[in-house]
Amino acid sequence: MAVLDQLTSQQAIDLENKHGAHNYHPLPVVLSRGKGVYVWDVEGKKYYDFLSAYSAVNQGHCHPKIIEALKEQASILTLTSRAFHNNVLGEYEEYVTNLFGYDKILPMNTGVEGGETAIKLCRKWAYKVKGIQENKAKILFAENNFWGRTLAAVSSSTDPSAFKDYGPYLPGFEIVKYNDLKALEKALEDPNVAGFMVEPIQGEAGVMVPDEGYLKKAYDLCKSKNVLFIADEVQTGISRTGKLFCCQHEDVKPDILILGKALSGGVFPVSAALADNEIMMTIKPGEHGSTFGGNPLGCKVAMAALKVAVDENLAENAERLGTIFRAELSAFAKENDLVTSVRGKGLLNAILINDTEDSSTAWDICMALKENGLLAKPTHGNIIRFAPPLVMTEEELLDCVGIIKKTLLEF
Ligand code: IF1
Repeated sequence: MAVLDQLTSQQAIDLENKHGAHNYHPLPVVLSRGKGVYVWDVEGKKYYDFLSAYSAVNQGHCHPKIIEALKEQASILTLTSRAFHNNVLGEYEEYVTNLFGYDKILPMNTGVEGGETAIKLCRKWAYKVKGIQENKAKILFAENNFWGRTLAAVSSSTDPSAFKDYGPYLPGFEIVKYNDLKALEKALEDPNVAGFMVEPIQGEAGVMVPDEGYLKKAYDLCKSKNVLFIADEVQTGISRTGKLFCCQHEDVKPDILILGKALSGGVFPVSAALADNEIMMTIKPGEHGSTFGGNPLGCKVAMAALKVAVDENLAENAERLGTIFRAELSAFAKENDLVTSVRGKGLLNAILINDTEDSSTAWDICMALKENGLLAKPTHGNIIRFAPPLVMTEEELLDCVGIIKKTLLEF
């Protein structure tokens, strides 16, 4: 048996392959430390992190204020369950609802539980308030959505790698084309539609930014039919796209707002569904919950993580650096056939590689980026997502742009 803190990268990878399920295909790098925008592998090589754990570590790795909150609360009280009150939950709930502008929060743990909560709220509201006949409520989802791995989430998925062989699927879900107001308008003609759940920018689909005005018009269409507009901001929330949450770019206040990932700065699984009383108060005691949701440790961590996002102006920084990043890479793409497009908002960006989805080019580029000290992950074979922690400086960003350009020129 190897001594745990002395494993080489290869030994660590071999152990995972031998004892862990093979449900992932990670880049072959074994990280053992992180600080701000940097991570280090077990051999001590330093990298810029351009994934941020899929936008969970927006505040940077091991932010001292978040870690301090974690450590302090960890030695006082970690979990009571919701069978009893705890002295942190109410303070957290007040802070979050004031910050995001909602009457109430329902605290959960993972992002997908936030989505499940939103759907349950929407169905309850459909029967208790809107007056849809029992078991008839429908929820619309955008094509190519991604909101997690539960059976409800894969039941609404249009990606075979997410749903195949997991049937039978949950009924009551319908798909509409993303960024297509006509398709949404048509689907909304059905009086049994209760909600429309959508990512303001589709992450897993490859950082698909909808047309300007889409979110606002989609929201208005939903309102005209008394349908709930549910925003999955698990990935786009907490300053990633240049606003506290992405719908703010179009002055949209979703009926239900789902948060996760960076709500805790990637320190601890904390998620939430936010809504006003008409919706939230339809769920009564005993009708939904979880053992860990609303635990005092998670609440303290999340409060610290949100305060960092606000106090360090992470949204403004994401907006400013994102504009520079896209300008630099768009200029590069003009001169270089390898990159066909650059898209994104704030510091949620992607480049499209001029090759087919089944090619290995994007993967090979990510391997070369790794050699050059920058970690990113391909998606759909020919897209590379670039989403560094939002605490990055302009100087660091330009250093990274240099690494990315230099690497692309090697191809
Ligand atoms: C995995 C991608 C990102 C999400 C949105 C809800 C959730 C997610 C918009 C669920 C989760 C993840 C989870 C991770 C990979 C990942 C991902 F590669 F699939 F596309 F981020 F872009 N809504 N996203 O993006 O949150 O329950 O995981 O906390 O392997 O599943 P969760």
